[in-house]
Amino acid sequence: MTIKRYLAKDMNEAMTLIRYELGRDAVIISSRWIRKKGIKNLFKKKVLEVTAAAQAPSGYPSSAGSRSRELEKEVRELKEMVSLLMEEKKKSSAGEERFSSMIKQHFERMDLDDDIMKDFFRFCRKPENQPLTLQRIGGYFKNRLKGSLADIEKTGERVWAFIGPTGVGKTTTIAKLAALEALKNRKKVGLVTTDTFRIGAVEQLKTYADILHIPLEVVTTEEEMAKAMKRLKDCDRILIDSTGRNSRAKEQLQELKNLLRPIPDRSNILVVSAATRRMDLELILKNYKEIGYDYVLLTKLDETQCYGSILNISYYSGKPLCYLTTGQIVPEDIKNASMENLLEYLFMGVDA
Ligand SMILES: Nc1nc2c(ncn2[C@@H]2O[C@H](COP(=O)(O)OP(=O)(O)O)[C@@H](O)[C@H]2O)c(=O)[nH]1
Ligand SMILES: [Mg+2]
Repeated sequence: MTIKRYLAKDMNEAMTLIRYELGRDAVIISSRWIRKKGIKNLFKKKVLEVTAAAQAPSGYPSSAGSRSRELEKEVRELKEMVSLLMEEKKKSSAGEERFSSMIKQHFERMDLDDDIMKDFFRFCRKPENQPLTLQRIGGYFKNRLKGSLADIEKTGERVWAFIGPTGVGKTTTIAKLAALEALKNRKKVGLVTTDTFRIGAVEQLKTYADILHIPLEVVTTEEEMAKAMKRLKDCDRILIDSTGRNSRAKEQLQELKNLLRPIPDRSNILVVSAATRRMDLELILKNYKEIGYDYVLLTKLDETQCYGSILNISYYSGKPLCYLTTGQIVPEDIKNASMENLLEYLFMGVDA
């Protein structure tokens, strides 16, 4: 007897395969819809797994003796088949347990907020979520992230102001986006910097503006901001850089807020590093509410292995993520905060 497993898109296709390989008398032992393994297949269509068995061609029995020997052989083979199936079932439940503790450990190491962790473990314990599979857990996080991402190109305003602590990568991110908007999306881009505080800060942005042949306005007061906006009125996209501010310095935050006041059609983007520890992250997100922000942008994903900040940031801020940056190279190292990209980070290292 031959037992074989087939993957097909439906029963029709499976039957064709089975008839072709095992012959017309093959019998179907089991069939179920499964998803192929691996993160990439998490949200793809299921396939039909069909197990079929067929009698090996045996010629024609010629006497009663040989008929009973044949029956004996068949019973033996059937017994083997049953114990094989039992064995498989045992193996798969041991596998399920191993997977469930592995995935819990994976998320425990992520420096996730306690509330998020508790909610996740509650989900893991619920009887209706057993056995815990990659699909179920993927579905859980997909649901969690649903409200945490946005296509800022579609939903945001014409002017994007980048605010956030020092050194997180605001200027570099602006250079990346300016290049993408100007070169790839063929937009008329204008740059504004209010960062006249740090030596070399203006030059840093000026270099990119020159390479891209786009205007750069340097602004230190509200009046200058209003004038700069008038000069850039024909731009489809204006990116505003600012001095990094310690989120605990209330007056500095207020100053920046005032500087941005003359721009009504503006989305504020709070930029933070993915490597920020969660206590600090919580504080930054809270203090920057003083200025107000519409989106959050996570930088330096290449500098950490701990991607919990992806979930923490939306939990603490209640605002959608718009981009992720993944290195120092302009303009390549930036990604949309799409569901696929976020899940890929959250599950990175999970052995599916
Ligand atoms: N590894 C890594 N470095 C980055 C990333 N974005 C920016 N940087 C670096 O971080 C440093 C500070 O960046 P900058 O744009 O000047 O930060 P700003 O003070 O917020 O304007 C520079 O050395 C950048 O090259 C990133 O996504 N990954
Ligand atoms: Mg800067």
